[in-house]
Amino acid sequence: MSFNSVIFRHLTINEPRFKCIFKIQDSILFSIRSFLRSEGFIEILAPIIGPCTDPGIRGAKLVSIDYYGSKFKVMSSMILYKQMMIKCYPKIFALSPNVRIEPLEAVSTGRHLAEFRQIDLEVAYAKCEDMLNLAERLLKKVIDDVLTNCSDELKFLGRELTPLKIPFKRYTYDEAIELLSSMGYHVSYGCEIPWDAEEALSSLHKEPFWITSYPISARGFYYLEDESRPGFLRDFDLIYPDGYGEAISGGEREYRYEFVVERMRRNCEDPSNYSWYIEMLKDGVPPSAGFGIGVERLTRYICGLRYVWDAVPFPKIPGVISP
Ligand code: ASN
Repeated sequence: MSFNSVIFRHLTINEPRFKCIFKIQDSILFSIRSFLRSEGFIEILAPIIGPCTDPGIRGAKLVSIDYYGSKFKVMSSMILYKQMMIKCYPKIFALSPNVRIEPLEAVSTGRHLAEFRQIDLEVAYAKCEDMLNLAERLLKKVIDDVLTNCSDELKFLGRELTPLKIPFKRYTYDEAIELLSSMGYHVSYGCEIPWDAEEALSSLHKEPFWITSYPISARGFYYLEDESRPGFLRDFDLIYPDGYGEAISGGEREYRYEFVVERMRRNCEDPSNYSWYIEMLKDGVPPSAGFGIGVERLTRYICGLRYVWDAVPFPKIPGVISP
């Protein structure tokens, strides 16, 4: 795998293919913003640093900085802050920058960046069903708009993109594990689906598909446990087809103070590291649901790129020094 396009980005950024990719990315961002505004969302400013951030980031490490003598984290995702903001306004979104120090092997997937952006959104009193439906309509609109506005760029990139057919197929985690096992991938039950298995599952499909209801042991403390199915969460991932892998993750939120503290303890998290969050939950937050959609991965999928680092002007990939 050659990283020259990343290391020498300052010398290669004028290649015509980058012009096409970033024109398409602009269309994607424009469509997302106009779609969400038409659905009653307002755009807010995302945090970049804070006393705590999302610990549920699947094996990646957080970055800490010295903030006037206190230890602050660089946002790995703004999930905790989304829960704060819906106390103020019921439908919010942000273009949120995230840093996750992924293991070096992550580079081999072609879809991991150490610095990336999500469109992160949250809706007060929403349920998983509402979020699945919103995400399907959002993605459909984004792709329809790219097909209308960027047909020359898609042609230059050799990407044959077709309008999405919604609703997408849905699997539960259990069904996905069973399917994988029939394909010869044995996932240890209760864990995240490993990258290679996820890619194989993705390659089996021609349209995006959902995986819902992950076991509680696989995910962060902020997802709501399913009352009708103890041990499982009210959460979901969307997977792109054709081997592109994970697109979205989200779910309903645990918002009850005692339950969050208990879940933190079970995940060996010290509640005192989350003091503002805990204080906020004690004060009361509305139940909510939301998700995050990775902007570079969406661009990669729409443009049909082999590597996610060609879907961002200034890529940071695990272990590679670049501008
Ligand atoms: N953005 C995700 C969510 O809303 C959280 C994440 O990125 N880990 O649930």
